[in-house]
Amino acid sequence: MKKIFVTGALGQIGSELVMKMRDVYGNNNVVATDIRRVEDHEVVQSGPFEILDVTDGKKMHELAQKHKADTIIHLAALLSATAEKNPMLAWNINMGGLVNALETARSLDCKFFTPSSIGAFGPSTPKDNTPQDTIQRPTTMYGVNKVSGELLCDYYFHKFGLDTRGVRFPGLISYVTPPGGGTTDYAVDIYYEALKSGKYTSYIAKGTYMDMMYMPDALNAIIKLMEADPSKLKHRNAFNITAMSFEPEQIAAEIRKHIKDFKMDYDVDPVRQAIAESWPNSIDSTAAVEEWGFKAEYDLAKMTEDMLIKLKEKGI
Ligand code: AKB
Repeated sequence: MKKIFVTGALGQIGSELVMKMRDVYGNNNVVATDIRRVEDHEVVQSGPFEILDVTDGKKMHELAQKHKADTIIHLAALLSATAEKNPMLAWNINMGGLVNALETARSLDCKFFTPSSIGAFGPSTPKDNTPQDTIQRPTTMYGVNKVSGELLCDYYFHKFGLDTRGVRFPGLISYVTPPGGGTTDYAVDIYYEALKSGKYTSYIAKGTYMDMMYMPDALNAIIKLMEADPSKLKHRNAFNITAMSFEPEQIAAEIRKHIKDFKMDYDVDPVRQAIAESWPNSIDSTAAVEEWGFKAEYDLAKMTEDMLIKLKEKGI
């Protein structure tokens, strides 16, 4: 990877991935793009930045060509809860954006990464220790987009020889850029509210387990997979990866180890709860471990400690 072109660069993953990749590959070798420009954002200030709406395939191609991209990291997408509210918009952005990014990669012969998600599973998927290769019949628009995306990326690999790679991310937790419109976002909001008000009302019900991961592990996973020897990859789109699985009471109990009086109650959102219930309790990441050495450093305890320290440093 010498010239990396990133879409959705100001989003939850992009804003940290771009900075990390600029550290590793050099500021000028990571071109950040997003639908909006935020002048004082470190991603905009520290290296090349372009405005790009991913549904505009011609502009994407022009920009990637102008910057001589050899790798495309396609992150721009709507998350699960937003997609459920506006399914057609989600189809247009998630699928339209992906096909434009794949076509750009194909015409410029780029390596390609895009994330899938635990959302690619559905109610008929085995719930515990969900295998890499299993039933994928999601019941959300986001899930339909993610399964279609996995298949499309596989198709580009088999049909055109495009070097496509991807992971199924669990809920991602970070202190830099808040996620927007996801089902797992409660596990980020809870830390902000614990510090701000000492209490949190969870929209996800007690006892609902979902996989999660701290952002540093997610960033390392992307870089490690993109650097992996292609001859070792039996799967490509997309690898199950996870760092932990918990339910709301467990994250609250972990926060109480640092904020003794932290209180949590529930006001369950039926839409996001139904999405969460259709996803696995925990997934099996053996294929990622065996094929490219995936490893997560943070468990719930280590992540909670770091999140609270970092958010306090930010003045939360
Ligand atoms: C969401 O909740 O929509 C995302 C995801 C698990 O893909 N965080």
